[in-house]
Amino acid sequence: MQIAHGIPEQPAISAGGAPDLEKRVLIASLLFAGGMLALLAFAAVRLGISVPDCVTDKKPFTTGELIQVAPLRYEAHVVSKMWSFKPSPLKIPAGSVVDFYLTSSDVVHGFYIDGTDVNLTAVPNAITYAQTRFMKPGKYQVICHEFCGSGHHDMVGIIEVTK
Ligand SMILES: [Cu+2]
Repeated sequence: MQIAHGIPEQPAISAGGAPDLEKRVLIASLLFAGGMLALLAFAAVRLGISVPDCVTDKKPFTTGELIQVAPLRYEAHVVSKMWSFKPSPLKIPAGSVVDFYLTSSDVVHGFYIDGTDVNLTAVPNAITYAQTRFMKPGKYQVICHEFCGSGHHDMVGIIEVTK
């Protein structure tokens, strides 16, 4: 770049008015965005990948219960309340598939089942959902991971998987 009379030389301007570098960056950005949209469409259409769905058509409930719907199939209606999960302990045989429907009767709570991929948020007047299979016998801790008051650190539930 040559400086004449203290004024720096301007970069070359193309016929359209924008400098060539700006045009190249703009084209690269549009190609990148287009590529991302194409990957998103491919994942949704060809691979069938979708955003996890936590919205259910379950009617609101206020009491926790464990319902056996078939051999080794259960529905757990879990109510979170300062500072416990109802029902607890949940007792199920190994190999069971459990549909968890979760709500809260007071404030927002967390619902993480240790050793599984179940991680939900219990929201008052809403129901969140997750499904998991318990293969290994043992005691699984359910942990609240949303600060919910002075008893938060003691808010633990138990899922007992028997042989
Ligand atoms: Cu909590």
